[in-house]
Amino acid sequence: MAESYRNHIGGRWVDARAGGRQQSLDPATGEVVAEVARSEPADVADAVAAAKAAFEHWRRHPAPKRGEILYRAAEAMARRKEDLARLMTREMGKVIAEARGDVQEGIDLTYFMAGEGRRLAGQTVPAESPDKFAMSVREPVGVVAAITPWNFPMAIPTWKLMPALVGGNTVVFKPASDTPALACELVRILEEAGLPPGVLNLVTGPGATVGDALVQHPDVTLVSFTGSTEAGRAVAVKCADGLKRVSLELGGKNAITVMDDADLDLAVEGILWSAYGTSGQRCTACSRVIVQRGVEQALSARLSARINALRVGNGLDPATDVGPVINRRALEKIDEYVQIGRAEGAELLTGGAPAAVEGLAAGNFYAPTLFGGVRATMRIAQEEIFGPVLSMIAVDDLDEAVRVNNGTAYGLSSAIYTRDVNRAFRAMRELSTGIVYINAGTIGAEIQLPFGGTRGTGNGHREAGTAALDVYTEWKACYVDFSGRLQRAQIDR
Ligand code: UN1
Repeated sequence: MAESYRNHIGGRWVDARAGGRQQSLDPATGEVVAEVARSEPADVADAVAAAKAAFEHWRRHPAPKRGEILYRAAEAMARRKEDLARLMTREMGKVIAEARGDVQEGIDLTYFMAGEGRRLAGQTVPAESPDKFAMSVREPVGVVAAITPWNFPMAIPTWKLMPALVGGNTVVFKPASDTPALACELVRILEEAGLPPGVLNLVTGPGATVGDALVQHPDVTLVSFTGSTEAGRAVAVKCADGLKRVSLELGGKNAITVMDDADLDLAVEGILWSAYGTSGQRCTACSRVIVQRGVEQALSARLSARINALRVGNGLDPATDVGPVINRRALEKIDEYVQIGRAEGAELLTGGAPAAVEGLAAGNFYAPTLFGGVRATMRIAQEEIFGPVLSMIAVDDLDEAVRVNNGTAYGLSSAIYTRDVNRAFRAMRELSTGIVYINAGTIGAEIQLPFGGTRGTGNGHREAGTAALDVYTEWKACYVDFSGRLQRAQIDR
């Protein structure tokens, strides 16, 4: 049975004005999972107007009380975790254990931001003049547009919505067209937790029209976008005109370095998990292994054997290791990159074609793929593939590994396996990504630390942790002079 949802504007569930509908499909079976509104710019205008009107009240609602609503939402998410996870696997394809993890990440973030309702810390500092008080406070920025991708249908929306809401902003939420059902469920949960009408609005529909209208709307003050680098750049350009605040989380080309002193068994586990978990469709996914030559043969033999044993199938089957990729287009793009890799002269060690899964002829499955003999400059080692394709690059030493790791247009996550503490600390300093792991793979960031990357991965902002509050609030510096006379800063000394 397909679920049916509508937009949520000004506290009411409403159809798109023009009545449009669109479907989201199960990438494993091709079945329709949900039907949602196919909105147009007029619906975006309604949603932004509702958010703008609600802002005046919401920004004055005490932050601890805003946090309490989030706390109740987290409780509801925890109660409904299993239902949400199953819906996620059906709509997005990731295996059920990972879908539970995605919901859990949303729960963790929501509890964390609920707590921020009683902190939202500013600074108090001494003033240079006598009888004067100096402090800074966080102020909401206004109407936030949250535009989210399909690969983490619960976690990433919470990264944006929760800090925005606890900070006193109102929101228009535009989820990816491949995963609208989860977004509708999240909005329902927040509404039931007690968010006043208009504080959180939802419009579903195509990025090219709905997303674009939202980004261009003059009453939107801040755009928070996660998606491809190409789309993110276009968002930034559009925001520049209106001097909008913009926070971007874009691509990655993450690498795991394996030094010759590493625990190889541990490294194999970390590589498999980071490269083929979520079918390689994480921004943090490992798509390059940088291996010191002494262990290249041993590592590639162990990896190939383990990859061949991975079970590809429907994520609802607990025996499945690797689920489908999101849609047909993604499958084709992944296959194109594999052909590019072959043409570039990389050695295909295993995989390299769509996978047939019995009884699931309409599914978008790709065989977990490993290339050996890859050079750091090849396109398969430079461009984001966003699928289960891994490239092995051999290097002589740590310096070369660092150069290769840092030598792409992206800088999200990197990892190194070594038992040498000196190498570990040198790597931590030299790997120029926003996230660095020692003796663990590139995925699995926790929500209490900043998430984001250097170079083309974004524009310098971070999600999650208290760092997210710097995106969703603006500083106001306040001075209180209780001397009863004119005191001239920098002059009366
Ligand atoms: C993403 O792929 O955009 O660190 C998010 C991780 C997860 C979040 C990934 N906690 O892999």
